[in-house]
Amino acid sequence: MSTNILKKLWNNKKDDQTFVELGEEPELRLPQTNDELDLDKQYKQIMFFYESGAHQLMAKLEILNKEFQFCNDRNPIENVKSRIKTRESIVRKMKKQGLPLTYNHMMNQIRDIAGVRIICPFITDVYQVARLLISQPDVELADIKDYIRNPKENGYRSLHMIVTVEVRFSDMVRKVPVEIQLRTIAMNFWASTEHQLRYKKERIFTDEMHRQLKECADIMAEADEKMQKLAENLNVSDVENLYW
Ligand code: 0O2
Repeated sequence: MSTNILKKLWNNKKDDQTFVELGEEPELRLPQTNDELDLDKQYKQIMFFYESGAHQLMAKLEILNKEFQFCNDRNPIENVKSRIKTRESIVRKMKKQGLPLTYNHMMNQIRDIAGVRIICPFITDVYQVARLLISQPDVELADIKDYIRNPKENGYRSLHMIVTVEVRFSDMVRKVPVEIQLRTIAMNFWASTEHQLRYKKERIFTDEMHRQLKECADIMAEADEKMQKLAENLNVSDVENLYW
């Protein structure tokens, strides 16, 4: 890579650059001049860094899942997806937090540019997979929010972790931050459908609608507890793995 923006940013903090030009929705414009094309290339290079972190975690999860399948004849991971936050979404978040739109601010303050969502059958699987991941020497836990033990007011449940994962590039090793969301199938059903319902900002939720959504979340939580009990009685899952 000729102009390695990542290296430049790490070695010289003064070399920070604005990654979108201020103005009317400039982030939605296509680059037109050479300077802008260069900016676009740099942005893609930085996104490659985050994509590499997500890939590294996905590979680890595939290995864990296969190993578990060999040993226990079942999968603790039902489904895994990774995503890179869109430029529009990053800009929206930075503006909301009042951050200057520069690479350094983006890389230091926005920790969910790379995201991995892991869906597990049982609550114990959620905690077991989380534990197995952060016990790996090249994965470091930076932050954890347990919305399973402490659900959000609206009923949202999930285990959120910000980790850094080491990625070896051709000439450097870097710790890439990745947000990991772990939840059960029931938690995911609620979160995905709730997300669909409130996707359009102009939709107004009445108190009654909020109450009904919370009721649905409680039903999901109860279903999870019942499934967990069944799994324990059938020795499918290990109760010692429950919670942190
Ligand atoms: P996207 O596109 O899903 O990534 P932070 O991200 O740290 O600035 P916060 O609120 O402290 O903001 O983070 P938190 O609580 O860890 O939640 C971040 C992500 O969790 C959200 O990402 C959602 O994916 C998910 N999430 C949190 N609360 C809810 C909820 O009530 N319903 C649903 N469906 N998902 C939720 P983003 O940034 O919204 O976007």
